[in-house]
Amino acid sequence: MGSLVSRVQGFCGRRTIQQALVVMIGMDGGGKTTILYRLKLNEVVQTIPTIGYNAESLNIVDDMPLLVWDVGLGAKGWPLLRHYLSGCNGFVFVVDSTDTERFQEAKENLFMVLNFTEIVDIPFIVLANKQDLEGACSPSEVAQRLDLERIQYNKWAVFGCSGLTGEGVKEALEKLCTMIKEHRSL
Ligand SMILES: Nc1nc2c(ncn2[C@@H]2O[C@H](COP(=O)(O)OP(=O)(O)OP(=O)(O)O)[C@@H](O)[C@H]2O)c(=O)[nH]1
Ligand SMILES: [Mg+2]
Repeated sequence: MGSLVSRVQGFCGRRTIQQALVVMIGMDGGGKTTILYRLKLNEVVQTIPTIGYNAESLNIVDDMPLLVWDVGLGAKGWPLLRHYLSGCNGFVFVVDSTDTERFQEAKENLFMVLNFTEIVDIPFIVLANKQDLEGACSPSEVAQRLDLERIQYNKWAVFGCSGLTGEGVKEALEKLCTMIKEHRSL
């Protein structure tokens, strides 16, 4: 009897580890693949434009492993994102903070994605990447230019980072993990 009780206690006390699916999206050349491999390998990899996607498992926090898809769509594939985003627990929107001429296009693409029913209330972070470059817009300026305050149903947060130096990247993903856990417990 004693051993049965301890077995039941052991079972109930076991932590359930549930993987989360995170999809990285953003304008081509923003730095998605660089950031993914910075997180995975802690080094800078030589990239070429991604056709299709890269998938890696990451352990950013102890109790929630991530499966991360870095999706390369080129300039025109945004409507296809619906299929990648279906079933994701959170997403990352990567912006080249120096590419001010494409902020408007980035904003339109983000708001198109936010209309997909698949991600209706899914949390996301915006990475204002390439902060190591002179002339990079600050995270708050990126938030303003993307009109993030207009977002109604999704929790979001914006972070400055550099895939090249690694600064700010891990902290941002940690925050996304917290947001995913909060969303799961709703
Ligand atoms: N200076 C600087 N360059 C970066 C940074 N992140 C990425 N890059 C460079 O930006 C270029 C594009 O980076 P990628 O990681 O291939 O961009 P991507 O978003 O995956 O692009 P696609 O696959 O075409 O969608 C590469 O030359 C990177 O070395 C950064 O934080 N700072
Ligand atoms: Mg890529």
